[in-house]
Amino acid sequence: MSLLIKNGTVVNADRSFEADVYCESGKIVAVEKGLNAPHGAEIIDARACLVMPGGIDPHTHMQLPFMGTVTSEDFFSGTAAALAGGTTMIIDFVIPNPGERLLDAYHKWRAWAEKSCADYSFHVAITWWDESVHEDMGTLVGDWGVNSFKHFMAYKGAIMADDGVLTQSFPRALELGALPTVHAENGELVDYLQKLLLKKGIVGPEGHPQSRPPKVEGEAAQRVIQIAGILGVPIYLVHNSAIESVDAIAQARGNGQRVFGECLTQHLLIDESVYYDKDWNRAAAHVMSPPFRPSAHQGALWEALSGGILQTTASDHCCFCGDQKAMGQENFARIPNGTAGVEDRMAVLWHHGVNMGRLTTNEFVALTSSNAARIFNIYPRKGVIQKGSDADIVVWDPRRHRKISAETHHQKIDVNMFEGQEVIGSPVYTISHGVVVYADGCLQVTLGAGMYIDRPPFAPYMQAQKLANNTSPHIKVNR
Ligand code: URQ
Ligand code: ZN
Ligand code: ZN
Repeated sequence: MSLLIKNGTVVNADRSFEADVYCESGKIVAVEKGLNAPHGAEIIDARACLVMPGGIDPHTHMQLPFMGTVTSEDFFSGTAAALAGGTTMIIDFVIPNPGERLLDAYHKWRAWAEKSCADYSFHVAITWWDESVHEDMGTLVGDWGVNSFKHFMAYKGAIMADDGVLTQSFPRALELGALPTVHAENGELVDYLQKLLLKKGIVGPEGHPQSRPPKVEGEAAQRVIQIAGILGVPIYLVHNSAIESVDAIAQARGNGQRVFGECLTQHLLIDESVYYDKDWNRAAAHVMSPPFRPSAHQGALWEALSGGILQTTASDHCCFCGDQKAMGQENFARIPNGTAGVEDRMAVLWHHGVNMGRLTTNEFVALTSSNAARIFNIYPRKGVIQKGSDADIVVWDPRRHRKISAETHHQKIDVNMFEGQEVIGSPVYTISHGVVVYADGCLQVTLGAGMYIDRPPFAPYMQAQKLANNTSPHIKVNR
């Protein structure tokens, strides 16, 4: 199977240049001007288009059992929607129940994800602690290609990791060469404020942002950054939505601490007024954590993206339809938390970022693909158009107009967070492992064609192990 993309402008995170891109057997084999297609090769004319690395969405939840229900999007429909939007890889989450062996949960999720039609990988959540968790973290890094572990500081009574768990897990991740990731909200405060609001008779969706004000996020961000700093562990904070957490990250990075931050496209564009919509269903559709904020926070998020304080954009794609949201009709704390965005992440960021002069095209590639590849240690296999990389490519027409709507999207959810928005700039072709899987509005995907992507542990640990064992750097931890 070979494919030649001709006449386009290649846009990588570091530079843009005119070149044809030739792909064979799933890999990019040449990036040069004036390439000729061998007999039988498929040819795409990318004149006036940009040829960019396929997007990597580092935060999705397909088929997630959560808050008494399961997300409506499964790994097939969700990765298909991702491909329609130019995203060729997702990093999803294995979330074990407290008390459940990490390895058991991991294999359960691997089985669910087999039907993916785009590439995928998993962060594994640490929702409890004992010796088996310590041991399974080692097995996951050593044998199963996991290099990041997620910690929810919120969701008390369910999957919350308290400071004790963080303090056990972070050094373990460090010794394994893995990166701890964190949902930073103070779960104790959320629980207290939820109960207080309910007691006062506030049961509607407006109770959601009121129980999770920006300082609840800021406090947790500051605390976890301090904990990681004391332990000497790098960390990655997911879905930063507030000035308070951005400031905490900026300050830590300014002090030389290795802290990475992610931002959701939804938080860049939607403000908290959605929770005061008179239509309960519309308000409830926006219930996600952290919640949407007063609009001043959006400016800070854009600046943090262009200024390098936040490095990645994600969707936190976590779909619940109206009938699922209705579980919280009498009590906002029971509305399943989550919103969709995997399909529109790139187009929305392009339109409001590049078209509005907030981001350069190269920054766009960094924020949608290359930085995630680097931070999660799969670069340059992913995240760049160059010889030897996986042929995961999006051919982007910067002039293409599109109206976003739940009526036309591929996501398996009855609402769209960006409903009615007219965006300029969209994918015309998405290519996964050298195969055209989306062309001119049509998906051509195959159940199970997506590959599980191993993410190796980080180099300093590997080198240290190699020196210590003087053998091949397979993970074996001496305790
Ligand atoms: O907190 C999350 O990331 C997931 C589990 C739920 N969705 C959400 O509201 N962000
Ligand atoms: Zn979260
Ligand atoms: Zn999430």
